[in-house]
Amino acid sequence: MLIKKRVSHEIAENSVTPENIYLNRRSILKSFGIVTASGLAMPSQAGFLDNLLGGSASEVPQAPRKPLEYRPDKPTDLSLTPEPKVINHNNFYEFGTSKTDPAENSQHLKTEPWTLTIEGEVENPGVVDVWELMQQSNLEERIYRMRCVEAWSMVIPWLGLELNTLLKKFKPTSRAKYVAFETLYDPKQMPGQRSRHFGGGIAYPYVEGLRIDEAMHPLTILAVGLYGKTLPTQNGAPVRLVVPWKYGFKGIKSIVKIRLTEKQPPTSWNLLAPHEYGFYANVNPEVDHPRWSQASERFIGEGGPFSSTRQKTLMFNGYAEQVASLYSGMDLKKYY
Ligand SMILES: Nc1nc2c(c(=O)[nH]1)N[C@H]1C(S)=C(S)[C@@H](COP(=O)(O)O)O[C@H]1N2
Ligand SMILES: [Mo]
Repeated sequence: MLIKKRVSHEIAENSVTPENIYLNRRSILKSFGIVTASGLAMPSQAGFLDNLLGGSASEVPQAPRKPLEYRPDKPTDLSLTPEPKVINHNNFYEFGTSKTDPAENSQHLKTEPWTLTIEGEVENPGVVDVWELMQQSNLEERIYRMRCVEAWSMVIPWLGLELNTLLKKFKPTSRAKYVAFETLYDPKQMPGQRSRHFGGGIAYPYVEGLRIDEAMHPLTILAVGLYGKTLPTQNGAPVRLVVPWKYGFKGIKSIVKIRLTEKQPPTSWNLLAPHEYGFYANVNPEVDHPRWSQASERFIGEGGPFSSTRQKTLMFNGYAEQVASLYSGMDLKKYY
């Protein structure tokens, strides 16, 4: 059942950070005494401040987003991360490795038309028109806790559909044990794919994978929007994966291919640093990253640009009741 769309400001009026924090960036830079004669901060200083402010210093015009119709999630006690923070603090290494690079460098990504190929261990391989999929699906809002492996977290109102509803249409065979995902490879559009340094050393295209039961779990969604509208390019427009009990890097962005496989597929972060990033990547406060603790996290919520709240990290990011049974009998220190 579809309910009339809610506009973004109705969702969490009281949780939106005042716009002026973002618009007054230049005066903030000025107050630090690092604005040059031209009125612009030196690039290195701007980058440093961006990371502190969680926003985009250059105020690049953002690509337009379309409003979507969706079924709202049930009311929640979770406080949402304000939209300006969700869209200005990103990881999308195809557009650079700093948290503000994606908002600055991704706006020209051509997201329409966009096709998604489904192949491998399915009876009916095929191609999906993603914009048609958006129209034809009964999109749902899913307010999810999100946890990055770098120990920061957000709560984001995604819009999307369960991945299982799409996969079932293509009839997975009995040999489908895993699902592999691939991001667009287009070095002309993605500067991080043209330079090993700019792209953080990842071997592109960015790839991810799930076990088939994880992919079919009702919490796993293909997101096509957030805060009432289609996805910003920096958050993975037009379609990305969201798996709320896993670290953020499993949430592969701007997906062009889904392949069902018999064998466990390679994943980008695991290829880059296998001792730091495993295939499973389940949020687990008891298994530390080799270079830092995962027991707590910095929640990016309401408040000024410098504020964040330290909180304990929850097993499976708070979704243990729904997903712990998928891993019963597994040593989660070994399968990290
Ligand atoms: N293609 C691609 N997908 C990606 C990444 C990336 O660099 N490239 N970064 C991942 C990481 S590390 C995180 S934390 C999430 C961040 O998603 P968000 O920017 O929408 O919060 O995207 C994930 N998906
Ligand atoms: Mo991440």
